[in-house]
Amino acid sequence: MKLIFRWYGPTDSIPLQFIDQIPNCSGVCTACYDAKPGEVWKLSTLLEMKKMLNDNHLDMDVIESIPVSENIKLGNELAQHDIEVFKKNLEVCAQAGVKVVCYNFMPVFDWLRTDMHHKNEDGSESLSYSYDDFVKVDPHNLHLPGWDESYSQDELQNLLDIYQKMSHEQLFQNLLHFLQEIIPVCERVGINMAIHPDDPPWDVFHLPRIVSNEEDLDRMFAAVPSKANGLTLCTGSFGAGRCNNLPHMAGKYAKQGRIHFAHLRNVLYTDDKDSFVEAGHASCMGSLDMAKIVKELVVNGFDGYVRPDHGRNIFDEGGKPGYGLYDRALGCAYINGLFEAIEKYGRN
Ligand SMILES: [Mn+2]
Repeated sequence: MKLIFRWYGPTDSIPLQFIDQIPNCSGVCTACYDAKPGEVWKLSTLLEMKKMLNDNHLDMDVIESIPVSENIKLGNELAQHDIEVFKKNLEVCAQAGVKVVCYNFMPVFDWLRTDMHHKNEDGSESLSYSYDDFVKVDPHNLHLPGWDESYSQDELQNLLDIYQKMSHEQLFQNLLHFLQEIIPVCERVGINMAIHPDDPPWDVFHLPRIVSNEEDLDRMFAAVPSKANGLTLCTGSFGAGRCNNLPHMAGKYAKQGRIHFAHLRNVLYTDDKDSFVEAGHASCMGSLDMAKIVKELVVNGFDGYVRPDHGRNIFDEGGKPGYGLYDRALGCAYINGLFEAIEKYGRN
């Protein structure tokens, strides 16, 4: 495995030198975060970032993410234009040496939590999702933590209204059309696509979601069999869905050569509904068996990129919720330990 770290570009508050100091961390995943969906990325911007990274002994092999515009997900009259832009962005990324592109196909919200500052008993803070808080949210007057600056109320309501008419099947067909268009480009330029699962893996506000479980993945891979059509195994996102068997999914899709990227984080189930807290990475902190997941990856030949995911806010660090340095660096150390132990002595 190749361990990497998410970096939000030159404005990220975490110095690249600190990321370089994380044991075994070979690079970052990043993106042109100031470009809007539907805009062509500048090669010069990517090359400048790559130079900054290389100067700190870090690679830029993975992009997280190239955004998929709502036009593409809706399949409206602007979809084809935006698909062509996406193809151009793949070409630009390939010219900068990128090997894996993470993306998602979630309408409107690509993650959802009810609290960005959930206080844990030890004084740390986590992102969390409470079923009881969620059902109190008024879908006609949405104020969601972390989302209030992304859309105006009118824009949001308008988008939600358009999607109310869309079935899961229609969204799936729009994903297939997108993949049938872009995968030949990926094969030509040597990029593997890695779709990120729905977070959390169920419908929210009647928005259809189609990358939530094994059945969804099997259908998508059967429809577009190219190995360039792959997965970001985000254990926290799939794991929030209690029907998902993560060790089984890790083994199955690693064996198929579909897992190009893995986000390895834990979640702690906090009631008998859907509520969860983003726990520390170790198995003892949450509800997932991280060692079993990593063992299934290793014994089934996984050789992709791995990163820790949302960390807790610990040691009074502050900063962007989920994306501080300290807990994610602890996550890296833990991931290194699991892989080393299993690769050397734990295959049987
Ligand atoms: Mn993830």
